[in-house]
Amino acid sequence: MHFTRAIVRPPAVSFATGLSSAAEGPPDLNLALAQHAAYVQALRDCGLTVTALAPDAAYPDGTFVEDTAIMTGRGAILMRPGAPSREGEVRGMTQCLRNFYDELPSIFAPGTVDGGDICEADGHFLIGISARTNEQGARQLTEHLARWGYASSTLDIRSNPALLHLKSGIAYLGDGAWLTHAGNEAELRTRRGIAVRDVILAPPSEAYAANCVRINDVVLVAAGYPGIRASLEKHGYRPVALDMSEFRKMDGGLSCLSLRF
Ligand code: CIR
Repeated sequence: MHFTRAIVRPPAVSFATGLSSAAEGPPDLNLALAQHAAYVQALRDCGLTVTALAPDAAYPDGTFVEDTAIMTGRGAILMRPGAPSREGEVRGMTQCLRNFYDELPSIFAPGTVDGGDICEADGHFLIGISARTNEQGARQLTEHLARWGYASSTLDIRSNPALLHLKSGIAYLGDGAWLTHAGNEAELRTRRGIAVRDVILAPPSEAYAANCVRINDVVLVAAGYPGIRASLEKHGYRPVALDMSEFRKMDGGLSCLSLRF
């Protein structure tokens, strides 16, 4: 899929009070803002037109916009984040997406889905069942996607406490290529409905950087993970490394800072 646009939301002044299980200390807001600005610049360098929502201190996790919607070639679907403190983030995203789409299907209670649990591979959507995405939400999403002609399947990640979201540990790079940990390889290779031509394995010490994003000719990847960067280069990709230290402190991966379409 060729992307032309992205939506982001810079971190709010309340950023450090967001949800986090990482024992890495509080994030530095100014550094987070600088890292976010560099991320936005990288999106622009990929040729994307970037829309930025205004930060809202009522939503400290609001910068992780990927959890509020999913973008498909046929339209956007509004999510219903599983953390109660994040549910209201969808309002601002709804207003923004109305500028681009007439129809915006959504997930209703008791269903919950975080966009970070959804990984698209050429029209097949893997839906992670997690602490944030429940089975009712997955069913609703499956129906919305089916109406647009898309296939989907679920993957239960609840037994892996290291994964907040499915995409915390899996990235689809296009053309049948995946980046993930060794533990997921067999699962991918035996799953029906997805193409698996190549699986690039993230070393255990670089698990965080498995959450990367292919945008047109480039793969945006977290800085400081030389093994993954070298593997991407070896496989012919053009990695662009971005410092994500302050977002990592809040359990955020690189993909969750934007919606691309
Ligand atoms: C949260 O716990 O919801 C945020 N602190 C981090 C969300 C990261 N989102 C993502 O990986 N898609």
